[in-house]
Amino acid sequence: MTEEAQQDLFGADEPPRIELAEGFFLLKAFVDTAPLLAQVQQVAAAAAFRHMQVGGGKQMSVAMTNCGPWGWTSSTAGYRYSATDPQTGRPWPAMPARFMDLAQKAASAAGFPGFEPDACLINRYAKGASLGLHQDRDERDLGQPIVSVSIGAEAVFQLGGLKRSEPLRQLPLRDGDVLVWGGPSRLRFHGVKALKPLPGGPDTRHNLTFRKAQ
Ligand code: MD6
Ligand code: FE
Repeated sequence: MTEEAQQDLFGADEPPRIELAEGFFLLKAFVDTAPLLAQVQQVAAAAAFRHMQVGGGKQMSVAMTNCGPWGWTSSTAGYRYSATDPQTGRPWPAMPARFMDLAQKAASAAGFPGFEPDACLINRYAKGASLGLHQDRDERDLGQPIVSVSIGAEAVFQLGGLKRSEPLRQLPLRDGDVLVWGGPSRLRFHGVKALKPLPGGPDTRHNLTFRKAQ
């Protein structure tokens, strides 16, 4: 079925839900992001955005912070989930109720009811920032889906297969778009191309990635 035909199965009052691969859903314009951005700023006031280090000592071009019980962190020692912010020693800020509600609604809309995320990674992309091809595999239960929310400037998401060498699909993600993926797509390789803000549009993109880490 074509993407257009699939969209037609949903009522005009419902945002389109596009299944791009088995277990991989794009919910177009699913959420009004203005209130989300305000809460991102609140989280960042308590746990500042920072450019984490990766193995080899390089710094990521994407700035990150977290909210919720568990936060994803990277250092020269590797990746892990931590209950405290290594920069302050304090627990990560609580996950706003609006974030939890959104993550659960999106997961349900994509056929994953009962999602209980305990981690929300917040990514911030300025002009030129990119995220290399990777798999999300640091979570304990890979049976749980991931919900990912795009805020602000449009970015090109690269969706690969289960092997790094498989071809990549280029997926433009706009403000308010939500990706939900799980099941047979849970370990797909993916990345984000260098941000190129459009003239007259927002110059920054934020992304919320909800996971059940523990
Ligand atoms: C981003 N997202 O969109 C980065 N990972 O800025 C991710 O790496 C990601 O969107 C797993 C599932 C969904 C995602
Ligand atoms: Fe990822």
